[in-house]
Amino acid sequence: MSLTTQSAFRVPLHCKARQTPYPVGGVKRFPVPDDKVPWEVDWLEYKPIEFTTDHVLSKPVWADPDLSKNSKNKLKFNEIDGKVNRRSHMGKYRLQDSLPQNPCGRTGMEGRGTLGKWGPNHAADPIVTRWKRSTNSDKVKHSDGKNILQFVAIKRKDSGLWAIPGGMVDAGDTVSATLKREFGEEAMNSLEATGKEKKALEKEVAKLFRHGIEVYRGYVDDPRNTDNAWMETVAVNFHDDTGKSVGKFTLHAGDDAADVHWTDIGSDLSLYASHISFIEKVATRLEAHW
Ligand code: RP5
Repeated sequence: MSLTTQSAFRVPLHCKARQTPYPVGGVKRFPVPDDKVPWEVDWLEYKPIEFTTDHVLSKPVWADPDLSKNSKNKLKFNEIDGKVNRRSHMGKYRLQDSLPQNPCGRTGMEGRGTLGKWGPNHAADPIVTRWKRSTNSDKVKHSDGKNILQFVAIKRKDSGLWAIPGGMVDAGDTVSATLKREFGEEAMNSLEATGKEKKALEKEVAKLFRHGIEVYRGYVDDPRNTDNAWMETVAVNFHDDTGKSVGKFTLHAGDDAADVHWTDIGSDLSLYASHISFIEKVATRLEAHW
């Protein structure tokens, strides 16, 4: 599955960002049909529900301040604001009543939901791949004649859905540092072996992560998105072609994710947010079975 495009506006038609109830708090979004997603379509009856979790409002370090009408707080939208990147990969976003407007349209919810930042919330997604091999190390072919690719997938603790082990880019941090950190925390912390095997894996990851291929940069159709706060990512493929680097390690369930393992890639996968469309790009790039 790849994201359908709203042809008139050249942005993905988000679906998971309209899913109701919202993943946290059971809050129901105002229902938005496909044809009412674009802001350019007038819709006087639109009454989005306002929701920001108490946790976000309690101002943890990663969250922006409140921007309600009486507040004096000002943020520099569409700019690098101190250490925070408030620029979007999608181009300049509009402000509606001084708040960022989701570049992919209506979601049925105002506020930030569980997201910390107004506007884009930047993430990075490492897609670590290897070829599926038989016990004698031959590549396993699908009946379509193409080799089967595998990627490191984690089971998210929040939704129980399988996903790429991505994470948020912390203020002042780079995408490349985030890619390595997230893979380490979510996929490698899970290694039951603590000593030698872990060290060997860390060495291989450092080597593999020197040469990544960017496969996607932009909006993520994430169920946490709102009209004023949304996820964006840079997804990078790190491919172990011989299977002798990171590909030789078996991964087990650990602390940061509910589960982690090498997963066969194919169009029948069901993944968190729009991760399936990033995985499809990798399968196409490496001419693997899809
Ligand atoms: C998705 O959320 C991104 O593609 C990335 O995988 C993930 C980052 O959020 P957390 O895992 O940190 O919650 O939109």
